[in-house]
Order: sequence, then C-alpha cells, then structure tokens
Amino acid sequence: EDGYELWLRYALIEDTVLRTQYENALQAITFNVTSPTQQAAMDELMRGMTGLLTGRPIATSSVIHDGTLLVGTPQSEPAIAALELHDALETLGDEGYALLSQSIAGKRCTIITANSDIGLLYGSFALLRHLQTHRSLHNLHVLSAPQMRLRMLNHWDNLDGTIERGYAGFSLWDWHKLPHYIDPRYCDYARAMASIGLNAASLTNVNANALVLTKAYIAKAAALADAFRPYGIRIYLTARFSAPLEIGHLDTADPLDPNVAHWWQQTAAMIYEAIPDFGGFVVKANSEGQPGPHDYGCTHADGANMLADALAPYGGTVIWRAFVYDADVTEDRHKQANNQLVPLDGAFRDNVLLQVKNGAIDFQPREPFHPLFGRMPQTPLVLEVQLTQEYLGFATHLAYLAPLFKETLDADTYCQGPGSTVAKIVSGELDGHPHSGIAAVSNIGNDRNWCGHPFAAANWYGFGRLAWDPALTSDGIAEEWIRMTFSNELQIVDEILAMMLPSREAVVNYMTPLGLHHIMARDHHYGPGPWVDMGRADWTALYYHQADADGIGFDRTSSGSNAISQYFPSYAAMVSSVETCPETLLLWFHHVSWDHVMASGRSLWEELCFAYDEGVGMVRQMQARWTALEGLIDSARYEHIKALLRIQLDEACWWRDACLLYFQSISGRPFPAQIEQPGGTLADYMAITHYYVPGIPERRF
Ligand code: BDP
Repeated sequence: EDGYELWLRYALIEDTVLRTQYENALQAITFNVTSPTQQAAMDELMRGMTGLLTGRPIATSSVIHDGTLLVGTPQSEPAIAALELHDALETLGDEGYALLSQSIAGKRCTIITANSDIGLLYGSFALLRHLQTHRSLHNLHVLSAPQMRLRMLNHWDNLDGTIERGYAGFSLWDWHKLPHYIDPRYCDYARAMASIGLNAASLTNVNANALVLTKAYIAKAAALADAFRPYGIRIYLTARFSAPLEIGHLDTADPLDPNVAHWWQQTAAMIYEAIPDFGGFVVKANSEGQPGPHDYGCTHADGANMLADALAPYGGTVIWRAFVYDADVTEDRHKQANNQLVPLDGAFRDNVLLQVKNGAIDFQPREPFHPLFGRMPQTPLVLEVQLTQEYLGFATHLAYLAPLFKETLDADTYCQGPGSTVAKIVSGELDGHPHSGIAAVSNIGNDRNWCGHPFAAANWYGFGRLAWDPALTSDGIAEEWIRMTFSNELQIVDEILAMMLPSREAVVNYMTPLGLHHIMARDHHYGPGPWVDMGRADWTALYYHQADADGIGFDRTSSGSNAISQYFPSYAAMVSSVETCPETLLLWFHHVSWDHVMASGRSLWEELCFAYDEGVGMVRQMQARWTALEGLIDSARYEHIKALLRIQLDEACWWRDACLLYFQSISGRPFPAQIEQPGGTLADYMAITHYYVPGIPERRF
C-alpha cells in the first residue's frame, strides 16, 4: 500500500456474506460498448469488480442471466430504451446517472443508465463506490446529477516542472516528453478525476508563462487533452495577458488594439484546431505583478471580453480571477476586489466567468466568505478554494478541508433574503445563470501517493464530491473516503473520522484562532511570522493583526476600514457588533481589548492562549487515535502517517509558542497557568529563518 491507488483500491471484500450478495447480483455484465468513454466505464467496472469480488462477471450481449449488470444509454442499449425511463432520465441532464434495480424478462438486473456516455462513466464509479463502502444493492433507486457545470482543478504547474505552492513533488505534466510519450499516470489521474465527477483541469500556473500558447506547447497540451477526453475532462490553459508582446511580436497587449484582438483570435483558432473541445483561458491579471488591462488604462471587463470574443466562436470561456489587489493599502485589501469589480457587473460577455476565492484575503485557515458573492448578480461567479495547503502546514499537516469548503458553500450572503447561500450563487440557481462552477487549486504532484500527505487525498476527493453535490456532509464524505482508502472496519472508520473532522479546526487553533489571519512566515508561508514586516503593508503580519498595548484585531467596522459595509445588511449587522460577531471571526472584523470578556468568561488574552494550546492538544488527540490503530493499518501507511503527525505536533507547538510569546510581548499579560508554557524566548523563535526545519523538537530551547 503506497497510496498510489487513492480511493480506487478495489481490495477484495472480506465480509463473505456481503460479497456473496454482490456476486449474486453481478454475475454477468451486458454493456455494448460504442465509444472510448463507454470503454473507460467498462474497463473500470471490470477492474473494480475483479478486485472487490472473486471472479469476473461474464460479458453477455443481452440480458440472459439472473443477476446482470446492464449498462447503457437508451441510444446505445435497446433493453434500456425499452424500459421507458423518460421521467428519471429527464432529471439527469447531460452528466447525471441513474442506478436502478429492475427485473428484465424475469431476470434481476442492476442498471447504470444516463443520457450520455460520461453519465455512464460517472454512474459506473458510483456503483463501484457503493460496493467499496458496503452499501446494499437491493432496490437501488439512485438518481444523481451535478449541481455545478464546471468542476475544475487549477494546477499551478510551471513549464519547468516545478509547482507554485506545490508540496507533493513536481508536475505530473512531462512537457519535455509530450506529445509523444503519454505517461500511463495521465490515465490514472483522469480516472481519479472522473471518479469524483471533476470535468475540467487548468494545466498551468496562474502566474502564467506565455510559452504555453505557442504551437509547440499546444501540441503537447493537445496530447493531454486526448488522454483526458474519454474521462470527460476538458483542459484549460492560463493566458498571460502580455503574450502578444512576448510571443506575438506585437508592441502592445492593449485589449482595445485591433491587432491585439486579432492575435488572440489567431491563437484561439490555432488552439481549437489542435484541441476542438478546449475549455478556455484562466486569467490572473493586474494582481501581484501580473500584466493586465489596467496597464493600458482599460478595465477588467475590457480585458476579459477581448479574450472571450476570441473564444466565443468555439464555445470557449474565460475564467477571469477576482483575486485582484494592489499595494496601495490606503484601502483595506479586503475591499479591493469589490471596489474594482462590482461596478463592472453586467459589462462582461456571456462567456466570462469570474472566479472568486472563498475569502477576501487569501486562502487563510479561516476566512468569512468573500463579499463579492451576491454582489454581481449579472455575472456567473465560480468559487475558488485551495487544496494545496499553502497556509495550512503544507503536505505535512493533516487538515481535512471539506468543513472549510462547506463553511463557504453554506454561508448565507442574504443577497436575496435568507437562504441566499454561496452554493446557490455559484450553482447559478439564484440568478438563473447557465454557467456555474467551482474550482480548486490542486494539491497533486508526482509523489507516488499524489498529494504528499496520505490524508491530503481526502481533500481532492472531498472537493470533487462537493462540486457534484454541495449538500453532501463533511462527515459523509470523510466516511466514504476512509472506507475506500483504508477499511470498512468500524473501529478504523470511527477512529479516523474522529481524527479528520476536527483537524481543520485544530490547524485554525494553533495557527490563527479567533479570526487572526496572515501571520505566517514571509514568502514561503511556512511556519509562524506574526512579527513579519515586509515594508509593504498588505503582505505584512503587523498590518493584519494590528496588535498594540490596548488589544488586537483588524477593525473592519465603520470606525475602521468599513469592509463590513460590502456585505449585505443582515450579515453586516451580525458581524459589525462585537456582541453578535461569531468569536471565530472576532479579530477578523474587530480590534478588541485584551481584557474583553469572551463567552467563556475569560479575557480575550486568556482565550487566545487557550485556543493556541487547544490546537496543540487536538493534534495530540489525533496522534493518540492513530497510535490506537497500530496493527490494524498496513505498516507503510501507518508509519508514514505516524511520522507526519509527529512533525505536525512539533510544528503546532512552534506556532503556538512563537505566536503567544510574540503577542505577549505586546499585551504584557502573563500566560494562564493551565496552558503549556513556551520553552524558548521570542528571540529564539524569531531567529528560525529556515524554509523548513525538520523535526523541531517539541521543547527545542
Ligand atoms: C497566493 C499565493 C501565490 C498565488 C496567489 C494567487 O501565495 O503564489 O499566485 O495566491 O492565487 O496565495 O494568484
């Protein structure tokens, strides 16, 4: 067990009673394969059933056996057409699937059907998931269709093989050997993506390199697109706004210049010739030094529309990122995206989607939802989350992130009254948009186990499941993943579930409790840095925590930056009062006295100390739970995770002690006697400048 198989392990079901039931129900398979996607579904079903069950089902061209798995669309399979499933099929759209138990000519059948081949593939994975998680095949009546049309991973992969903020090795895309060598791993990547319903991949870093838009690279990207196509995955590329200058020999990239527009049209034509189902461009413009339309006095809409016009004839879309801010912190960075983009609502072409990070600052362990959600009803918004744990301990910390994604998806913006959740906005439901979507910054690299930390795969999995259905629960998703990845043994499932569910909260506690944010080390973002002063306020910890002799926290109320005013009144009213603001976000929105009395009856200072300490305690609990599983988990994964938890504990202590010593130097208050007292001095912690310090002992000083 090295994690390569992810959640698609298909290990033999050891419960013989259950396995016999499955074997009786799946003695034969009738699947008249007519396309590469159907072939992928057939291959997966055979692979899965061969692993999970003893023996292989017999392939028959029609239903002649009792206990047949019948797979097909009404078009590909007359036996399914004869069932007249119109009502069911109507609810499935062009990607959904149905799993049904039905008898045909007196033979018991399990049916996978859909309106499309990709629906059959998704349904095949769903049936296998059913078996992998030991659910009953009796009276199956599952109808499932995705809530979001675009379900995408954003790879931040550079053409030189490195990955921006990647902690699981180098890029999977071997640009050097493409287009001729198709690494079998591309197929396994596509299988994993399709197994959770993801249907799009942007291959390259948002801090883009124009070279990927040259003919040679497009041929390479086309080879990847060919490999992914049977699995329903469309590829996107990041478009560097200054590409016309860098590879087009023009002397401007001005979006209103006809030569520039023409160059992009030619480029789009060249791409679509090679990749007829190319998804489109993902664009980071006028953000963190990237070029963009502002360089020419134009708006984001001018820039996005020019690209959208080039893609429109082929059905492509522009995904324009709303992660825009500049160094001028006379305006709170929290407000800048709304300031720049809200006035442009209605000005974007129909094939432009605006991709908005979950929060207004930057993928912090906890952020309130981004105030753009609900503020641009005429523009389809895509939610962007981050799987790679840039701000959550890289791939060495166990942090199950479905609860974070859910927190945003379920957040009520109140834009059209109560119940106007972010999920309803990005699914297009609230404003009736035909486009809808959700994207995640990938955590995948060429590490053997894909995501670096064996538990990080749960974030890839959880993201896909939520992209398909945001109403799923974090618990339910985790349970599925555990059963598929480790075991169906109840003790194992329960123990691991109890590790995973609070794990994100543990990270929040030992890194940034009570609404603190952006206090990590500079540049690489690994480890604590509440003292960081970059000279540029918006990248400076001091600016975000605002700690002084009186208190701590960023005042975003009307007496401060007034970022709260960008939210709709019901939410704004709740967070604008210290009394009603959730304590988990208190220091995000308020500058609060160290002596402020919290709900627990403790002072804010004490509460901060307890929260940091509790974070460390939660990691200890995770360790204890894992150790209790010794002998029940295969030794390779057991030892790997045990070692990573050791690192996590060391670093949780590092975060707690460094932050508390630093804040104490400002608050001047003693540490409560009940918490573990820091071992070193603040100077010791500030002296740690290493990028990564392996195994810092718990009591280093
Ligand atoms: C920040 C990352 C940076 C990315 C940026 C983005 O530190 O590497 O380029 O997000 O999303 O969090 O564009």
